[in-house]
This record gives sequence, C-alpha cells and structure tokens, in this order.
Amino acid sequence: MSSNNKKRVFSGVQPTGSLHLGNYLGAIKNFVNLQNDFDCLYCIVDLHAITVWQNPEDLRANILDVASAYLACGIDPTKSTIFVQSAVPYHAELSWIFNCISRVGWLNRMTQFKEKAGKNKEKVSSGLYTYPNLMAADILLYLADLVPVGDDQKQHLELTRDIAQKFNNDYSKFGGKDFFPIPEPLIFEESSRVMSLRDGTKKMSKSETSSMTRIELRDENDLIIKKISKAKTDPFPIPESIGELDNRPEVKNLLNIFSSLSEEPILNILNNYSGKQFSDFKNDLSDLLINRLSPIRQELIKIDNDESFLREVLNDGAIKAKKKSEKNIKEIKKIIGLG
Ligand code: AQP
Repeated sequence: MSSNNKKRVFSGVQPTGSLHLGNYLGAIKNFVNLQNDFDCLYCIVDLHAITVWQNPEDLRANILDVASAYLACGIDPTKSTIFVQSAVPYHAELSWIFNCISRVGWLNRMTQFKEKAGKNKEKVSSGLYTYPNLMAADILLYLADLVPVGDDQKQHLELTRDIAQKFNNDYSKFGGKDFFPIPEPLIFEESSRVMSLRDGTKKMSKSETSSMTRIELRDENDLIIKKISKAKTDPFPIPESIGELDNRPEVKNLLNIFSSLSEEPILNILNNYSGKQFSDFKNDLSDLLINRLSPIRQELIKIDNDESFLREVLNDGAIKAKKKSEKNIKEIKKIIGLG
C-alpha cells in the first residue's frame, strides 16, 4: 500500500529486443489503464534480461527502447514510476536475501526454467535458475499488493507469495510477522495472449529469430500489411462458431488479435466474416492494426528525437523508486540481523 492509500502495482518488461503486439496487448495497454487507480511502478528489468546473453550495445539501446515504448503507449511519468531495475541496487540486494529464503525444491518446479533451459540445463546461467527469486525481490521490495501477470508468470508469482510467507514466518519473532503483504495477481483475459504469426501454438516473442512472426511497435504500415498478408492460416473459410476454432490455432490467434484491438467479442467478428475468405478479414485486420499502432509509432519517433527527456524521466523514476524502497530494505536487513 502506498502513502496515499492507493494499492501498489509492480510490473516490468525485459529489454531483450523490439517490443511487439504481444507486449502491448498482454501488458503495456493494461499498465496504462491501471495508473489512475493504483500507485504503479513500471520497471525495465535489465537484470532479468542478462540471465541470457545480451550484446552490451544492444542491451543499452533496448533499455531506452522499452522506456520509449512505455511513454509512447501512454504511461504517464507524473502518475507512474518508470525506472530501470539496475538503477536501484536494492533489487539485487534483496534477491540475494531471497536466494537464502527460497528453496531449491521450489525453483526445481518452475516450468519456465525447464522450457527456457531445455536440454541445455547444465550450460545455462545460474541467474536463469534463480530468476524467480529476483522477480520476488522486485515485487516485495516495494511491498506491492498487485502484480499484472500473464499465464506464463503465474507460477513465479506463486513463488513470490511463498517467499513472502516464509520470510514472515521465519522472522515472526524478530519483527517479521506480517511484514510482507502477500501479493495478488491481476489476470487479464486469455485473448490478450498473442501468438506467433507463423505458429499459433507458440507465443509471439521478441527473441524469436524471424521478425515475420511478430508485429513490432515500430513496424511501418507497409510492413504490417505484408506481415498480416503472410500470416499463416489454413485452407478452410472463416467459421461461424467459436467451438470450430479449437483445432485452428493460427485462425484463432488472428481473431483474438482483432477482438483485442477492436474490443469486440469474437462472436461479433465471426458474424461479420464467417464463410468469407481470409483476404477480406486480413485487409481489415491490417487497417485496424495500422489505426491503433501508427499513433504509437509517431510518439516513438518524437521521443527518439529527444533522448534528454527520456533520460530525465528515467533519472526521476530511479529517485522515486529508491525513495519508495529505501525504508523497506533497511527494515528487512534489520529484521534479519544485518544491521
Ligand atoms: N505473446 C504475448 N502475448 C501476451 N503477452 C505477452 N507478453 C510477452 N509476450 C506476450 C507480456 O509482456 C510482458 C513483458 O514480457 P517480457 O519482455 O518481460 O518477457 P517475455 O514474456 O519473455 O516476453 P518475450 O517477448 O517473449 O521476450 P523474450 O523473447 O525475451 O522472452 C509480460 O507481462 C508478458 O506476459
């Protein structure tokens, strides 16, 4: 809870590449809607990004690019705290403390680690394995109440809750009783999960090699049209009912994107297009994407031309974030016996 009695929200985006429609519909669009009702902290989680190799020059540019995207999509730095994770050293400090609270058995259950490490388990960084402890530190450092999470992050938030509970229990006799709030997930509808344009069973992702799998926020109109016209579909016409989409992941994905952007239920969209060929639908989907994304792209271009403004926003954000967390880290250390 913040000092003005608003519930506190924490979320972040990794600076691992160009932001895409999935990041927008699944995360940033919701961040914008939350900022009037909550005390929101929106972080650029660069320490998470380096759990896998990042070229330093690209990383530096990508950090600024996420900050620009936050602003261009409508996050207002006078309402929300926008900052870079590594600019507030307490994240790393608390994550070490949580490495000592969290259990190896808990981390072993994390499906995202298993997916990301694959057969390479012995060769990936130990940071990738302890990543959920850092995520717990990000959230609990600010005593956040609510965390907007996609499906893929639900298990990590459960672990955050386990860490908070264990800390509160282990140190209950030393001032830790009920110290951390147990953060709740803010879950958005399933339709906000955007899948690859080339494989409807995989999520749209920044680190996927082919950029034809995703619509990026910086894509020019012509490129959007090209990507949508080449998006995978199947030889059958657009169906009449939602049930008929079950084994057609690529078609379902394009309809979901249309629905999220137009804020219309899928059934209405099916009513308009059922029996038609994909070309009509794809033309309208491209128009809708251009309509929604070109104002964001114009804003991005404006911000690109004013790097000093961007740096000022991030400096101010880091000062605000430190202020919101300094007292907490001091208290945590005191409870443990570190000060
Ligand atoms: N395809 C997606 N659909 C809906 N939401 C998505 N998010 C990411 N991809 C989709 C949401 O965006 C927020 C920031 O994600 P992130 O950058 O921290 O990491 P990620 O989920 O791993 O995103 P990417 O694009 O797939 O990055 P890489 O390729 O680096 O792993 C999160 O809230 C996420 O749910």
